[in-house]
Amino acid sequence: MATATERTTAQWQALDSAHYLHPFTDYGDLSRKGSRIITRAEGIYLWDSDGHRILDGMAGLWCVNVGYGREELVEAARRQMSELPYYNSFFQCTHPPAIELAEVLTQLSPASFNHVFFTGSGSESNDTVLRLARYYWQLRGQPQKRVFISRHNAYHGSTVAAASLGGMKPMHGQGCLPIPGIEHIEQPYYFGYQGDLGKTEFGVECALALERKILEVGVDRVAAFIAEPIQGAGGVIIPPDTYWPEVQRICDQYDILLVADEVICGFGRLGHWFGSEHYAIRPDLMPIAKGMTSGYLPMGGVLVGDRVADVVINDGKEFFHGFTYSGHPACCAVALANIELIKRDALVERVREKSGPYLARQWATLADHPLVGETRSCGLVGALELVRDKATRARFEPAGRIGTLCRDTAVNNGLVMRAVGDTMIISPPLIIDTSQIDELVALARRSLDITAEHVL
Ligand code: PXG
Repeated sequence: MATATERTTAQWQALDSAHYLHPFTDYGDLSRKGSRIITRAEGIYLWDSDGHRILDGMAGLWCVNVGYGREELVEAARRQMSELPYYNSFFQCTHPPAIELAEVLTQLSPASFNHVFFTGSGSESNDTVLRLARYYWQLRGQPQKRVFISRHNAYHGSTVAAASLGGMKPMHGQGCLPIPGIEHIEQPYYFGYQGDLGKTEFGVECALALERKILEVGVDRVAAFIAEPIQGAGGVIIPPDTYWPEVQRICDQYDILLVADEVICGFGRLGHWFGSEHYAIRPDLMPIAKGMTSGYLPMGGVLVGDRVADVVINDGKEFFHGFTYSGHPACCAVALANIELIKRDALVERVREKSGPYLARQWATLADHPLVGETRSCGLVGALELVRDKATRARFEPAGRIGTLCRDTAVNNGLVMRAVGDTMIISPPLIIDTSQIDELVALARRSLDITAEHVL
């Protein structure tokens, strides 16, 4: 393989657009503008092929929780790959890294979780959730309980089941999705709400949409409700405090499984090992991925609560489901080393007690900017709503143009900040310190200033 410097940026770009079909990329833009080639990274910073340093405000894609360049993870992979690079855990086989990781994960998670099913990604985790929940109700003698309720604008992945569970309309439009048996309700997005309710009442009202949907579908037909504790890719939607307690009450009352998609919120992002703990909810299933290995190797899983595990295991039959790379030894070894680092550096506590509250204070200072209609954050995720008129919350038209402009401006000025329509979002590595948070916020303000020069 050529080293990064053996080709010029233009040569890499030409090769890239000739052969590489990128995920979630506008192919017209790609061939017109060329892609940004990232060649190395250290700590919270990336470098591109022109030598520009960029603060990675998105931790890769919400995943590089321990930051880049952690030799402990590299060494764990190297050691495992030379000892046992691959073996499966199908048909009554297993290996030490998978066994140990399963033990460690169940120790980290709430007491009701004592089992984990390994996958290769968050999408595979959510496919597993769908199959496992339906299987559970079959074993309980209620096979008609198979409908999943999810939310508009949720993101649960890109496979057929995960994209169907997600509530992204453009994804549904490509490929006849969602598959049957999946219903969507409103998301608890207060900034986007046009009505008269206060935030507290709005939270309850959004939760009651779940109850209405259960009654509409039929209590005896609903298998589960799935949701991210905080919606990530949908725009860092932080629900009102009243939302989750009411959702929990409804799931309990109607005896439906609660699935907390922890793919982004897990592994410290909200200042707890799992986002569910931040909201004090009691899920039955928790799909995980991303921060599980800090993205150093691809891996996911589903933490399976006792309620489901007991039924599936006690049944004593085969669950016809699994992936070649379920519990891949090298991924497990990296996950174990990653969790060890998170513990050793007390990153979860650091987010909860220090960097989360500090980011909240500094991020909120951006509220005085003429383009910013709202700032919000929780732990180490944050969002800025860009508006044309702060008083009326009126947006710019066409939707998404100013967000893209701000995103491109930010990256040209040394900050990765994502745009979801006209909502700017961040999710930096958990190792970010207070002076680096100052740098992130200053770069965000500069990007807003330059964006404002173009539109105001
Ligand atoms: N659940 C959640 C909550 C996610 O955020 C997945 C599942 C799927 O994980 P995999 O590993 O299959 O990608 C995700 C993934 C974005 C973006 O643009 C977010 C994700 C993936 C790609 C892009 O913010 N999240």
